[in-house]
Amino acid sequence: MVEETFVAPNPREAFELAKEKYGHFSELTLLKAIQIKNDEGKLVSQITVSVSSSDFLDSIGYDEEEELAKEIDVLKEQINTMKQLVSPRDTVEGQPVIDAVKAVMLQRGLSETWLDEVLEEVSQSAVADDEQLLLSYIMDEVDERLLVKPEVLSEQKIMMLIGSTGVGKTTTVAKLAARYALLLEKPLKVALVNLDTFRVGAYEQLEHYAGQMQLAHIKVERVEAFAEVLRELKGYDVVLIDTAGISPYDTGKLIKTIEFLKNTGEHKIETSLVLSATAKREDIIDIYEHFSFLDIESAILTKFDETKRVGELFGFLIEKQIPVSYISGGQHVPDDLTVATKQRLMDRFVGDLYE
Ligand SMILES: Nc1nc2c(ncn2[C@@H]2O[C@H](COP(=O)(O)OP(=O)(O)OP(=O)(O)O)[C@@H](O)[C@H]2O)c(=O)[nH]1
Ligand SMILES: [Mg+2]
Repeated sequence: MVEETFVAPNPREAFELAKEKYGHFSELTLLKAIQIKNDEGKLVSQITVSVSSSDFLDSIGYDEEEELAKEIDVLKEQINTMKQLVSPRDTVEGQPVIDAVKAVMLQRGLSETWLDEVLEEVSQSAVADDEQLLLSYIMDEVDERLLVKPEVLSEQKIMMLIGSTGVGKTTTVAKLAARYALLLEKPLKVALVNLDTFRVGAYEQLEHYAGQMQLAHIKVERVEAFAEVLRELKGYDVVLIDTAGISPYDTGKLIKTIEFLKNTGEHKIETSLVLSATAKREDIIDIYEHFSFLDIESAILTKFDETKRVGELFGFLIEKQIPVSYISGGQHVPDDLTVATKQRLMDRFVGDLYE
């Protein structure tokens, strides 16, 4: 996929520009909408859309072979940089290539078990004798095993965000609400639900956004009332549920959340684990182990703007095979939220290798 930006006085017109250019192609996904100042200092809207590579090439009349040749050049450059990472000064004398490459990847946060499994597959082949080949092989494996959850909006979406305290659940609920209710080409009917009744001010924090966007916002305090509230919200396209931040060691809150999830009646809820990109590997594992029996379907990664090192988080996502649905890269509602794509995740991982 290729990302392209369009600028216009408002998001709708910017999207129209994108449609004008790519309208005849089937796939056009809105990834991001932000406000920027133009050269005259006026606030304008900039949207980012993704289109398939072939549509993009068609639209600019590019020669596919020429494009391929360029991509190969970029790959060659990347491989050269990777080669430097495992240059002889970094390797222990006499140690095989495989150990040196493994050391680099371990240092970058990929798990040893997973690396051993991947390296085992090629240990007897010629790939294992060449650092460049071996590195590109591992990158391919990372690319293949990192999972992305596509955004499906064709049926009612009930999404519940869970996670540790302060990871950005409420802010992400507000960003998602703005995306679905205001930024999509066909705005959806969105309702917000607050299960977070533990913390003082939690309801008010979300109510502030609900008020700004004029969205329905309901507080559910009793477990028994949950299914009924969901039933009442049948006419809404999207129901976003904010929950209390739970420290992995706070069993009380965790049990309460489980009770809510057991009482959803006939409703299917997508439980999404919100993870901060700044969390350490041991913490992420602790969090996952405590939250795993909530049947996690996807992960939303927040605070992408606060760290460049994502290897540990990616290693964990690969190991547990949790698909990523959205990425949050800042505090602004609704600007700093993007749909997760393989390209975005891989760009960050490859970038991570050069840090
Ligand atoms: N830098 C950065 N800050 C973020 C991001 N997402 C949220 N925040 C900030 O993180 C802080 C906590 O965000 P909340 O949305 O209140 O977090 P929460 O998970 O709902 O917190 P609790 O309800 O207390 O568990 C706020 O200051 C947010 O502005 C992000 O992607 N990047
Ligand atoms: Mg919150």
